[in-house]
Amino acid sequence: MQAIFLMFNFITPEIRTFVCRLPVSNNKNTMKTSEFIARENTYGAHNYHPLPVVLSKGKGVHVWDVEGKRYFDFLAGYSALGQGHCHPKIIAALKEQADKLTLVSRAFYSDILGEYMEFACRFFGYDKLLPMNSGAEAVETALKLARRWGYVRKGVAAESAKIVVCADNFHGRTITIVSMSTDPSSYANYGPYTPGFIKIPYNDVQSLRDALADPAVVAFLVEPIQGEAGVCVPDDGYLKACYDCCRDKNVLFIADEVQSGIARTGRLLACDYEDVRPDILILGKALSGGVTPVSAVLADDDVMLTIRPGEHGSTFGGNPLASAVGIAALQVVMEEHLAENAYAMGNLFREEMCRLNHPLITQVRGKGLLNAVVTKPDGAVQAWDICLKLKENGLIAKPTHDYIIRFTPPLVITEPEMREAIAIIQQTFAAL
Ligand code: IF1
Repeated sequence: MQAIFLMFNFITPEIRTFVCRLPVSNNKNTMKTSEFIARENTYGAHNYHPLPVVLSKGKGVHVWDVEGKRYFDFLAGYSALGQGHCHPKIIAALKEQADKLTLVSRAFYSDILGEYMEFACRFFGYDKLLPMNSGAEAVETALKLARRWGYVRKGVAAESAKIVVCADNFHGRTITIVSMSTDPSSYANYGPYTPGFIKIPYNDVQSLRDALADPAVVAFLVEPIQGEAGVCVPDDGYLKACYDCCRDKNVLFIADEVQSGIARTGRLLACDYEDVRPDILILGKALSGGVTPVSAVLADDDVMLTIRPGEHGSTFGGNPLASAVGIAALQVVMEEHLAENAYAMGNLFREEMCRLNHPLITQVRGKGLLNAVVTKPDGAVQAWDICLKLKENGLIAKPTHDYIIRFTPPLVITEPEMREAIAIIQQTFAAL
């Protein structure tokens, strides 16, 4: 088999197609970690550099690799697995719906999309929901809504709408979204870029005031806590002050709560800490409990109804499977008091990390269970090396930048589990 593939490049397209259709031996019960990694490296695009661990099972806060070793999952799908791996209620909803109806497209109604929309609108307190799939699609939807509202409601001149964004943002990876980015690893060599974005420093209200002097500005898009930037928590009052600036200038306040939302920071939304109600709310990740891509944009009629039938959408947006999973995922957040648990377990985590008082650790920061440990940027030990040691000790996490380790476990983590995980982190740092 390998020989045939090696000759691959000299075989006609017809033979190549035939060979491609040959059944692949799937002896994954006997394959080793290195073989799984090698296969993915051979046939997959190299757009990621994963930690060298191959997972095959997940339950709650734990995952198991192909050699049967158990780990605490302290990344949790970048917060998508807030409800834990394979939550029984969400899986049951998925299975039941999968046997009934998975997709109708939006050309027709389904008996569950309206139920999901009503549930989510009441849950978050908005008039309407526009269902999408990935977080990036929801961000793009919010950008289109803001521009459309600017032209239709605010009267901004055609093609001139501007949206203010923050430096060090992360809102996804489409061309328009990376046009807002200040991180070369996100935008370099992907130009030309979408125009119409004004970049200001994060956590700097005055720079927003200055930017809003431009009457063409229709919205301000912000992460209540910047995740990818390294769990950067703004000063108390920052969100409220920005919200008030936007109100004063008839500008929409858009909160990207894809990562910070759905109980992750110890409140249902990170904006709730400052009683800020975004004009446009962007959700994703844990909206499905990590079971299938589900994202959403919520807004009131004045904004949402500026998009008319046929002017925006997606094949899978609001599909019955996503609707069933979305309802179950939000019910779990409510029934299991995940925000309260995230708040308490987050305090415990940060207290214990600070008590470590390790010379390599310069800062521990975050809210709820969205936390990061910042190590010495010029330290002899890179965050990647620390994550490899953590893996050896039974906990998987991923660095963001060379010296910051993000710790975002499932929100269902119990105190005994948290203390066991903290002990692994303490033991790992102590051995550095
Ligand atoms: C990757 C980062 C986290 C997000 C916020 C929108 C999106 C994301 C605040 C887009 C997505 C993911 C993307 C994923 C890794 C992860 C990530 F490191 F990339 F930045 F969480 F911090 N808004 N974040 O965090 O949602 O389209 O991915 O569903 O691209 O590697 P998406």
